[in-house]
Amino acid sequence: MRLHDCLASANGYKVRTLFAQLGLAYELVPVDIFAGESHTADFHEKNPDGRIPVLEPEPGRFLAESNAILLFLAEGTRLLPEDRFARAQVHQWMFFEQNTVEPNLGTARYWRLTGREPQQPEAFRQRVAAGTRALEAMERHLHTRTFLVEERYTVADLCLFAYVHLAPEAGVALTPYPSVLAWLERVRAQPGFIGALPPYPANARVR
Ligand SMILES: N[C@@H](CCC(=O)N[C@@H](CS)C(=O)NCC(=O)O)C(=O)O
Repeated sequence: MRLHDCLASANGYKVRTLFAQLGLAYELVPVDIFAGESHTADFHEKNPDGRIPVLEPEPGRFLAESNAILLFLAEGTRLLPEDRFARAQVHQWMFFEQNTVEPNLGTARYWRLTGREPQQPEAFRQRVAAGTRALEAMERHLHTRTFLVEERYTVADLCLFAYVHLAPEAGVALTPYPSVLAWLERVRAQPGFIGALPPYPANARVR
């Protein structure tokens, strides 16, 4: 299997972590998204949306969207429940991540770390406010639970971990969310967990 990815991407990090946790080998195909490599005609054949990560499970077949890739790879493993309702709850949290966490905490972090925040202070403030509401929702849910679904580690926990653990880099402290902090530690303790994301490369910074 090949993974078209950029190492600084937390969406890619989800997939790389899952590969490690499932003990699956893969070939990394680096894509310099900051140099426009995901917006060539050739890359648009892989993902018409021009974004990474893109999984190539076999030559010439491509799957985009990090959470679709997670669900594809987790199929039939301990990380994705077979029970229909529990599986729907996994989907619930993964949709929540894409609707509420990634576009707010993820974008705010990207703007802040690459010098884009001063260009759009009001938009930044709105992203932080919406990201904070997402953390409040997670705190309410995790207050009485060990993991997001059915008290067991699933691919939903890995999915949410990616941008939530980076919230401080978006300027959002996690100290008001003790249940979220305790959950992050439980996720980090999972076998096969990989370490920190590399920083954004120099060419990601706005000039
Ligand atoms: N919803 C997508 C988002 C993917 C995404 O935003 N990828 C970013 C890197 S984290 C990217 O490729 N950006 C390049 C661009 O938009 O030109 C997913 O979960 O995979």
